[in-house]
Amino acid sequence: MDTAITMNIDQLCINTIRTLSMDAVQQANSGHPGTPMALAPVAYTLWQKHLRFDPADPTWPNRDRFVLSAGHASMLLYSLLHLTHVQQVDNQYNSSGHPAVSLDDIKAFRQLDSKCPGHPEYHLTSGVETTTGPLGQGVATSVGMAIAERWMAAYFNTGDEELINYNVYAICGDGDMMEGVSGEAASLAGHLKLSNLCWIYDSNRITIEGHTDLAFSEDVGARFQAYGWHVEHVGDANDCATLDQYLTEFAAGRDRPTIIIVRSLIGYGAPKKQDTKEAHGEPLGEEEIKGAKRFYGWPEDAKFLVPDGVYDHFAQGLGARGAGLNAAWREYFAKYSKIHPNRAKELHQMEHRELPEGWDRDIPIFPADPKGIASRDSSAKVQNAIAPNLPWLVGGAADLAPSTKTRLTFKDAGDLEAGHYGGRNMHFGIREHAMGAACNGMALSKVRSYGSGFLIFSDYMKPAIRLAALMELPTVFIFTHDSIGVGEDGPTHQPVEQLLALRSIPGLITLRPADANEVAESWRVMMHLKHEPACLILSRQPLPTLDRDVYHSASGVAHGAYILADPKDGPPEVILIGTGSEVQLCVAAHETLAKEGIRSRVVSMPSWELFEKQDAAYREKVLPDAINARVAVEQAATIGWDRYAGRHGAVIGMHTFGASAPMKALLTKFGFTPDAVAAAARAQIKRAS
Ligand SMILES: Cc1ncc(C[n+]2csc(CCOP(=O)(O)OP(=O)(O)O)c2C)c(N)n1
Ligand SMILES: [Mg+2]
Repeated sequence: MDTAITMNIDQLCINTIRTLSMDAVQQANSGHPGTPMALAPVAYTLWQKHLRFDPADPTWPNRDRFVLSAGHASMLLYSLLHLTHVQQVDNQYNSSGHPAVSLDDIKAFRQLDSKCPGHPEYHLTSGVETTTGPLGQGVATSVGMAIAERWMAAYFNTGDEELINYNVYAICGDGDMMEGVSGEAASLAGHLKLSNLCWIYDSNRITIEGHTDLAFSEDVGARFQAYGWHVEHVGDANDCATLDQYLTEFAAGRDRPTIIIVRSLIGYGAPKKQDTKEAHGEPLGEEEIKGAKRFYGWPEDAKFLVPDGVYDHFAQGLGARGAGLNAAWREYFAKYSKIHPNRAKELHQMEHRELPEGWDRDIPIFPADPKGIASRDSSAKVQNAIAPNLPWLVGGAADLAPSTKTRLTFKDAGDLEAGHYGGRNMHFGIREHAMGAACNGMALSKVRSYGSGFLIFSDYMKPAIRLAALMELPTVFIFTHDSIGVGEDGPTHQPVEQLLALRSIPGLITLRPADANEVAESWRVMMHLKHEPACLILSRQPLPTLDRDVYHSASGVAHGAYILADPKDGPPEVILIGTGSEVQLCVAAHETLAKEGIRSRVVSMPSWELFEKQDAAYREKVLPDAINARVAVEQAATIGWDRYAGRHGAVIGMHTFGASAPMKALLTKFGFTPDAVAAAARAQIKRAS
């Protein structure tokens, strides 16, 4: 059939990407054909001529990263992964011997359990470098990848040869450019002079509702120039030569990030739908497909056709180049490993998300102290005890490090700045959303990243936290000022519903430790995570450090909830459950009740998610069904606490927003006192008896 096709091999490859994309969307009767059709020449030029990527080894550490920020155009990426024979790797990063995307996978686009879901998903399909779909996230994540590369280059490169020197490319569209997060991220990238970063902006001036004139009229190039980027324009997406030249100039090295703005026609080649919103998000229909194929010089009835020579051409281009570069890198790495065995080992550990021996050897044990220490402060001590022994723990705050206490203060920790990328302290600026995405990008590049801010502003970065969980990335989010305990700043700064929102994200581990030793245990838990993000929820106000000779060991944190105190003289009549700053209220109530001859158990429950992972026997041991007199206390929305307090249990929590006042006044007003907990306990015992 393909003998009838006459066109040069480049055009043949480009049109194969186009027609596979059109056919897959049509077969699924769902998807976005127009942008893959328009951008096939752009993606082809980048992959075939420039990308340093070895399809046989898609997790090669020094590969260039490609991000399809316009995730709806997923067929563009799946076509490339298929045509270049990218191999699927298993969860140990070993090649499985299977293609990441077979032709059958493409035929099953958007179907249940397909390797080609509607939008590209990182944990599912090898060669997909990050999950995209929520517009703006991909490009913002690419900034984190570029930061990670700069940090790794500073840390690992030693001689005249470079172990780490990859570039990060992202393709994005009008939607990405409109979303605020891309602006935050671009501003940060420009400030950091990330010369390894290249965005290709598909300016087709079409979005779902129609022409961008409806809602978007700024000069994007001027904006990026102002951000400190190098800006280029390509007038026609089919002009591969000009794009090739700009990509060559980018790769030759600049002192700043690059954006190439490409004018394209969505649905290129479709007789009626080209350059219309109808080409964006629905199948073209058989007639349009036939017309487009005629326009391309393609057999109009062929479906999922990969003409002779196409696979070979990709193998000789991207494939051969990637294999050669990877082999040369492996050879250099072998030499490097002899000269720098420790660094080589560290790179291996990083890549496999392993921890160096002794990473936790300096974590302090905090002595009992009734006056106590804010959990943000104890966390600072723990983090600074870990960081010197875990060199790739890198992160920072959204301008709040003096408040979140996440600054690494040990000698030589340094700042990660433009031109000095080896520092450990990032300054994300007041850009929570971009911080979240950048931390994910860093985690994707295997840096152990963390970002911190006030818990209230977790809302500003929620899409990135959600994606961390969806991607199964161990990004660490540190949130302080965790309750009305914030005091005078008032309800704008007092989280109420945020904990609940975070707990509702599948796969995310939240930890709200009650005292300094629980903070230390929380860090131990977090650093061992390989596939789950964690949110560490910390207080601004001091929390008493519990006497662990009297109360049970904080190592119970690993189980999510544990028995902190039990009656000395028989089985408990009531269970008091608290998290974070409210555990001390439960402990105080427990002591009061004991004096009255009432037997209570205190359960500290820093993490619902970890508790749910325990077996039934453990959960029954901590919260026995038979004891249904229960009180749960948390300075947050109460929804969900009935799971642990029981249907008839008492939940002391927040039912309104907070208020601006000194903390003590607020705690009394909203009922967070030992007396209120003890009273609820007495009432519970009465009800249950
Ligand atoms: C944050 C976010 N908001 C809304 C959407 C829904 N959405 C998907 S594609 C799209 C239009 C994107 O337009 P553009 O980026 O220009 O892509 P093109 O149609 O040109 O491919 C929208 C609004 C989304 N995916 N993410
Ligand atoms: Mg568009």
